[in-house]
Amino acid sequence: MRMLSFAGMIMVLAAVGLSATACSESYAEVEIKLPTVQCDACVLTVTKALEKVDGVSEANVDLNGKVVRVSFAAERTSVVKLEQVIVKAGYAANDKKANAESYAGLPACCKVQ
Ligand SMILES: [Cu+2]
Repeated sequence: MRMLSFAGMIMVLAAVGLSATACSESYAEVEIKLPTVQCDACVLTVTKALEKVDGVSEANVDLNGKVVRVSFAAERTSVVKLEQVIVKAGYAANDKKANAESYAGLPACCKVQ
């Protein structure tokens, strides 16, 4: 009885997995370095900016690792575009420097000391 329900669960999981891969869009996952993030407000700013981008399905900032992992539809956006969005939000992305004006507008706690 127990084994049967377990097998049933596996089948449900397999079906969910199949329907997810049936989507024609190919999603890519990328890590972008965020050398200047300081606090939770930074995390929120970067996350919101990225999740507004058409094609981005998920953005997870790791504050300690100073990196953001982004899942995005490769046909609708690109790593360069994502970097530009971060730069425009006032933060450095990989080797690109933050937009000076946007950076100036950040709360004091979010500026690199
Ligand atoms: Cu901050």
